[in-house]
Amino acid sequence: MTAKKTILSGSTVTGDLTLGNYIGAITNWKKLQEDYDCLYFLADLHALTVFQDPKILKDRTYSFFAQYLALGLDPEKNTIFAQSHVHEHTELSWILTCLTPLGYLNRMTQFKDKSEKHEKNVNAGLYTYPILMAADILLYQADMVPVGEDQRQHLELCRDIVGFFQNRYGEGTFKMPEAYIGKMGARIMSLQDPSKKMSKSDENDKNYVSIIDDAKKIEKKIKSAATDSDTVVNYDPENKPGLSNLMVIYSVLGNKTMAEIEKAYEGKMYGHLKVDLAELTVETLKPVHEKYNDLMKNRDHLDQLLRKGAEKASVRAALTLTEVYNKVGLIPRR
Ligand code: ATP
Ligand code: LTN
Repeated sequence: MTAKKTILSGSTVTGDLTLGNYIGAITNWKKLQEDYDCLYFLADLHALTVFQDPKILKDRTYSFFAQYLALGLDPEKNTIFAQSHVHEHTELSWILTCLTPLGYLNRMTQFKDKSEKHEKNVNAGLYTYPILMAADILLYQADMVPVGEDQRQHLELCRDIVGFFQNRYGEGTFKMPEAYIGKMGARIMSLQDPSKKMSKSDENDKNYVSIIDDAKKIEKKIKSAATDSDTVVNYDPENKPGLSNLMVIYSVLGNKTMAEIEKAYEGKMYGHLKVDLAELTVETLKPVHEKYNDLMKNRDHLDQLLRKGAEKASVRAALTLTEVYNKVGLIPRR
């Protein structure tokens, strides 16, 4: 029997998990949990790169965890944990920080975007964020990292960092990870401005559908999504980005091809598609809401599951970190 390949991914604990996260990330995670050894974590340390109200961060971490579970990630099949519960992440991050040239970080487009967005708090963590992300991945010897298109550049940097480490200390410590980017829905766009991605920390909540939005909100947001003034329902991301984005969501949630959607709306208006998509989204999220509400009633239970996840993750993280410390010349504490 060959060992299962290792998959690792995470989501920063900021804003509300959106349909973009669900479609671009969590649906893929769910599929992968059947055939791979999967680790999924709550990137709470990454969240600190922008200012967080401490109470909100705590509440949100539980809420994200409950949403992961309600969306179908199984804590028995996978290792699901909070990043801050496994101290090796920050320790490895420091070693990797000392290997990463500034020039490589300067190229990161997410840093450029985020430092414009948070211009009053452009801290060093926002800049070194991709190095912590590389540590997350390399600690667990991940083979594949499922992420949306927006994270491809960070994955490339992680691969570069493996190279820097190998050049200095030799091979065999880290596995070279690959990005795994799902075909459909790799980039769900904002509902009001389809030129930018749907982002969970967007200040305008009309731009996204949150996983825990109630039915009324979902309907309102989808029906008021920005589309062009044409009427024919056809997939044309270049000329009809708003409509095409809705069609991608429809296609993933309804498990339909673009051709099937186009056929179903022949002779109908955009409005018809919006009404149906709103209903489909509400229906898809209904069982998720029920499970979520149940889980959120019992924090002790969530704490227990988080502890189990962290225990499983720590054993693996410690193995890698011990090897790294040894390779770079740090003496073990005896
Ligand atoms: P933020 O707004 O805080 O930057 P985000 O919405 O971009 O957050 P992340 O925590 O950065 O979300 O990402 C979690 C996962 O969801 C990543 O794998 C990311 O690639 C994926 N993802 C995020 N937004 C989208 C989107 N609009 N379409 C597809 N996938 C997405
Ligand atoms: N930066 C990621 C979240 C993240 C992540 C990771 C994803 C942090 N560490 C490791 C995959 C692997 C994001 O999606 N914004």
